[in-house]
Amino acid sequence: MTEKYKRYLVTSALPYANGPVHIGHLAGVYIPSDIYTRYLRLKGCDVISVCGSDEHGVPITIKARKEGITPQQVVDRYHQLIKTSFERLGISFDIYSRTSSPVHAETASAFFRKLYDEGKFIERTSEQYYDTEAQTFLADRYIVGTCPKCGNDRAYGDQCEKCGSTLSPDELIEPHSAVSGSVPEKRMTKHWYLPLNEYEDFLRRWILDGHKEWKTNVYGQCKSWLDGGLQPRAVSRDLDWGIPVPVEGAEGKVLYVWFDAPIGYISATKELTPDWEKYWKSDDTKMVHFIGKDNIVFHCIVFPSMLKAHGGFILPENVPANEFLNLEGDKISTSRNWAIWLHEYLDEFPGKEDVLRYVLCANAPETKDNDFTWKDFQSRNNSELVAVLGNFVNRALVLTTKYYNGVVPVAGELTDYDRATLAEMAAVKGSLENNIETYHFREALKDAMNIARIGNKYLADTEPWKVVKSDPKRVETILHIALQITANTAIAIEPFMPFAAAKILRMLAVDRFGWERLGASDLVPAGHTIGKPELLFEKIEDDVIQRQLDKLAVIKAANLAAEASQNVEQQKDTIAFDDFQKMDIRVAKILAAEKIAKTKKLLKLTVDTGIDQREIVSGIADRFTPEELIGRQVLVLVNLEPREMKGILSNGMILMAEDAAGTLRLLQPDGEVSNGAVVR
Ligand code: B3M
Ligand code: ZN
Repeated sequence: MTEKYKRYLVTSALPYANGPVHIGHLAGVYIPSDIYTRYLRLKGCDVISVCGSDEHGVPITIKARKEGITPQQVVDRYHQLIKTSFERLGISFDIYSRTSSPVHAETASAFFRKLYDEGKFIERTSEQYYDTEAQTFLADRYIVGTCPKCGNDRAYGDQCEKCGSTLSPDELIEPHSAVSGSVPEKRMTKHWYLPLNEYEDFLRRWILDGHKEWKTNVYGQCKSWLDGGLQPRAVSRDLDWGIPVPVEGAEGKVLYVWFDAPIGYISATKELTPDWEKYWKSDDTKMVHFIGKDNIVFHCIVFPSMLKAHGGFILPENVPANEFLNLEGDKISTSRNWAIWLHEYLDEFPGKEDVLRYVLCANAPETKDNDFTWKDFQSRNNSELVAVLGNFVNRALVLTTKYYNGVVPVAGELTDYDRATLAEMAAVKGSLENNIETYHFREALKDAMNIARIGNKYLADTEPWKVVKSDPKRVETILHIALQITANTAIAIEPFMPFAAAKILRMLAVDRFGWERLGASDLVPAGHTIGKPELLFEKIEDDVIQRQLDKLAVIKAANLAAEASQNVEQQKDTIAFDDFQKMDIRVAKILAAEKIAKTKKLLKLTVDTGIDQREIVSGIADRFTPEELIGRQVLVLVNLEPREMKGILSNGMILMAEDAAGTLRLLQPDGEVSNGAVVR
């Protein structure tokens, strides 16, 4: 890594404390940042990794309103859940703080105050939407309407989740309040704005000229923002949840969540160490922001402008944002419960933390959106973790136990093949380092797994289990080498799979190695006694995967039903009982059914109404075959004026239920009843 830097400051996007963390967050942000941090620690670098809950913002107050609890109760619940879930998955932040902490309130207020005092803000009074029923201004997600770009009728005042456009409340068509549903009016209110337009030149030089090495998705988004021209951006809101704006005459106003949240990185560092300024204020610190793609503008344009306006702070050296992870072909969605929640995974797959870490890294959406499927999860576990990594480590350890009672044998003279294998193993280090340092974690993981592949191939080629009979001396060398490769595997996989790495070391009965030892062939000395071999990974059976798929199927069905019910037709005008009584509805049995030639939809049905046998023409041929209908009892409106259709006199109407999704169902008595039974 570049000599220029003496220390590292790794930040990971602060998750909103309005729900648990899911696999999309992990694959996009927390797995990559943890790999990077663990790697630097293993190299002995001075590195800190900071994160915490983002506890302000409208999504949290909306959630609180919905559940009838306070925003504080919402964030307390999720902060704890998120924090412990990260710990259980081995995400090794040096601190996981929260933006409701006193240190943060102080830090964010002081930051705002300095910019305010130095005249870095613009003050503007403008008309904004106000909900007269709920008596509140409607910022961001409190206002909902139709997206002017894609027509989605549930776009928010800050963003359309369907097309990804960034919006302002004024752009929404037919806006209404998300709080009361009412149509808002406009009222005057004062806010502070950061004039981003004044930072354009600085940003252009710093990013477009100075950071051409950033990932193309990140660089591209920055370029299009800058080319589009930047506007002043409000940094305050009329809300009662957040950090109060620290100036006179700002009652009822708080800092905009995206103003305070990134300052949370600074506050968390302060809470972690009295030496925090060393990390934030020296040019020889390399700061890296790990985020998802929806946060790019805030981390590359807004926060750097804030830091620049404030002065004295370093800027990020890189912002390796990832794209999104989908789940089984559909966008992950918290509100639709379409996600795999980390805390649920941890409960349902105890001891398989590394499997999730592995799959999410192997499949990370580094350059494009990617899909998580349970089948892929199973096959990566079974054919990569079990069959390659687990199998190699197990064979090396078990054979050593079996042949030498667990004592590492002495290596004799090495063959050319032995030397070539060790050289191949040592060569992985360079590529692995380069890939991690350039944020290509999928490739880096392949490199790490390659060491196990090299070991597997070595054992398959040298066949110690056969040679032991003809040349037992040779087998001592083979297993000596296999154990060195095993120890190397533990070093290489540690950033990715810390639990498995620790287990390998435990089974080898050796202490943890530093990264500089990767590639060495003297890690486990001859004469050393190893521990008891155990399986490193277990096969995942089909029924386990099926259970997860079933769980998702239930959620999908519930979502479809909920969506259909949201579009339920309006109730019709009230009628008198007499009006109802005019309808003569009877139970009737379908005796015969046939398609009417030259039509697509029409069926000619012969029904027994109890009163008579008659013919009814019904437009349901595209939903039902004649065979499905014959013999069924249905409900028939028998006194409907007869009508001729395609030359047939239709005498009545079959009753059916149809939902907004177009699903059509026949109505049938819940048991057999005589034809002609009256419906009332
Ligand atoms: N809480 C947004 C998000 O979770 C936000 C990140 C803040 S990072 C300073 O997508
Ligand atoms: Zn849209």
